[in-house]
Amino acid sequence: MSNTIDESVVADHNATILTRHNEELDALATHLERDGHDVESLLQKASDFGVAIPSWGVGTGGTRFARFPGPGEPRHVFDKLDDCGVIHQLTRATPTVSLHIPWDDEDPAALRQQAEQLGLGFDAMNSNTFQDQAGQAHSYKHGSLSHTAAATREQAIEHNLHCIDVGEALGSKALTVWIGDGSNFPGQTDLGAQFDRYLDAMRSIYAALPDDWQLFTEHKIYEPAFYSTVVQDWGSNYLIATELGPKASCLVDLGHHAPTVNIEMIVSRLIRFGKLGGFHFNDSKYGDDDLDSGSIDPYRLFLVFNELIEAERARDTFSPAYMLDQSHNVTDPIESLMNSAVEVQRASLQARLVDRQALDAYRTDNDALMATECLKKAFRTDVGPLLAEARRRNGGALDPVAAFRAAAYRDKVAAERPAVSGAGGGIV
Ligand SMILES: [Mn+2]
Repeated sequence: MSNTIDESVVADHNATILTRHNEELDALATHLERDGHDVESLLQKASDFGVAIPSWGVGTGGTRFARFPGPGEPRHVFDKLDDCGVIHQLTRATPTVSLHIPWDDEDPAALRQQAEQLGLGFDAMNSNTFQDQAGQAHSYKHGSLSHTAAATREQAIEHNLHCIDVGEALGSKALTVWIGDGSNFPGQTDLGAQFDRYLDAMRSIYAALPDDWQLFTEHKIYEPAFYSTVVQDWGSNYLIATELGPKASCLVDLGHHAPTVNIEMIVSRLIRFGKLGGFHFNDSKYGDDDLDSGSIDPYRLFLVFNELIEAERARDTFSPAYMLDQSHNVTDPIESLMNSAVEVQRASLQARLVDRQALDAYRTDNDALMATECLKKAFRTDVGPLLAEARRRNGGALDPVAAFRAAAYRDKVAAERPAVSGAGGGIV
């Protein structure tokens, strides 16, 4: 029996703030229509928006020092699905879940049945060859797909093929491969040969990919390896996707670059050459902080979406995969994920407000000041009432966090799910 929030709680919550919402929506609609925007079509775009929730995101994360679990932590993938169902119920912006194998390796029929009850589908499958599992023949301590030993590489390939099998049974259409392989010391590995071994292993995985599947590879500048990583940067990632073939493309995790790197420019480059697969959204101040999307630099998130909306305009088919990839250490993961989904949705809608014709003209005239003001004008527009209205029309909550708290969902599941220990490092 799945845990959800009673629809009457959502309806009651909406009723308490409906008058204020309608006033704010009217004011925004007047403002947008005066600027030539079609409010109904913007509402439709907001409704169409979807970002996947990673199954591991609904549990409390941690740092390399400690993890402080909250009450009602999900015990297994079925609890995780319940939590994801609540996030979608209230936001109507997270229709899919991205599973991680082996953490979520349960009977696909049972997973599918529960997801259907909750109105959820399955997004990309995530393989895990960055930690050892019980009973595993070969350790990944010194690498997986790029390991010096053929047997270890073969084991890592087999795991990825298993992920594809599970994904097929679930109705997933993509495999995301992120590896922890790399080195901690100069001289530890032959950087070229290690990349060759990785490419060979990836070719075997690619060969087993169903025709209608996509293969996403994700770069990360450092961690867990601190001197070099095999898939270090978007250049390496692009080389991999190009070597493998048309079903392979690059995943951009916003936290996986050096500080100050211009991520929107990377996005533009990958789009230009047909190799942008999708995103792992999060935010960061220093490194791969995995903070809530839009919590540190919402303008950067907007600038990424500015490139995406620009690209969408110029192409018939353009639908990169969106997923949140965050670690929630001091907040309720459900609340953080709801806010983050809305922040990504917000950036996507704000980017639709950019006056593209005016921007083109400013660029042609080399009017740098007006060009950048053109972007700022869209970014400064508070589209919150439009997002709330899209949620309301789809049966969601005007204010998801307030509705979640009013429903006391966390208290309810805490009574069913035993408290868990916080011992051990918590990096996920
Ligand atoms: Mn990621």
